Amino acid sequence: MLIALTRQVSPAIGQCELTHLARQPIDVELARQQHHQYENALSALGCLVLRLPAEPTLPDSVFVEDTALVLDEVAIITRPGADSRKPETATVAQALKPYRPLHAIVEPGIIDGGDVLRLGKTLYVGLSSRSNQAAIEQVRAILAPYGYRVEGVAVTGCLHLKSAVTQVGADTLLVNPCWVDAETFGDWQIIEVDPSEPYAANAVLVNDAIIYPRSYPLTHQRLVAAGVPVHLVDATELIKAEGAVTCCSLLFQALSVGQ
Ligand code: CIR
Repeated sequence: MLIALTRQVSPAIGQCELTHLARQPIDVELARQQHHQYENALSALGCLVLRLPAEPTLPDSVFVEDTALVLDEVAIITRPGADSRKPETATVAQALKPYRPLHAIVEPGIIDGGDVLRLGKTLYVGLSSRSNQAAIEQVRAILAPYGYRVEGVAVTGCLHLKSAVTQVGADTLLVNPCWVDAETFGDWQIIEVDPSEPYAANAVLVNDAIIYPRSYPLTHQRLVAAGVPVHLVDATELIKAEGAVTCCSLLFQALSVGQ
């Protein structure tokens, strides 16, 4: 059983962190409806959706992906790069405790889950404004007993590595080549975003299908033409908060500690 941890949109989302985007008004009610649609998509694709406790005073708390890395063997609680986001991790650690032995990134490490792309037994970590080499070294040490490779990747122009590249099929990546060099990842089939849709490289792969924003019709056509099963959702409001679809869930197999 695949679990999806989510958290409802904070009423303070209008005060979210922004790095590459200008602030625009966010309709909180619409953001909540869209987030609900996203949770329904996760359920429709076979996930058990578990909601974390709400964090109404933490503007970015809906973006739960950034707070932990959950692998089959262990979970690592991150130390988010933005100070306003550091308090988000406490409830996530509580929620993950029954499922995985927990580790945590400590100072001077900073890392957001949005910077971590796992492809098989390799973790690629974006060297962005939110993640640093100290955290990479901590992740590498924590995961060494389990046979993972952990590699830093240069990203430019976007918030996180997964703004620039995500996995959309067993052997396929969706990439914005202006923000990351796809050759870094080795031998994958590459679908490039339409150049007029730079933010379109973020999709969540759930089993064999992706959840994907309706905001990128030209890249959507490319995905369909490549045979990727796509479940569209409306995400206009979370996109204004510099969020995307991977960032609104933590997906993992429901293995208990000790299993
Ligand atoms: C932030 O800047 O931290 C939030 N406004 C957006 C976080 C999006 N997270 C993600 O893509 N993993």
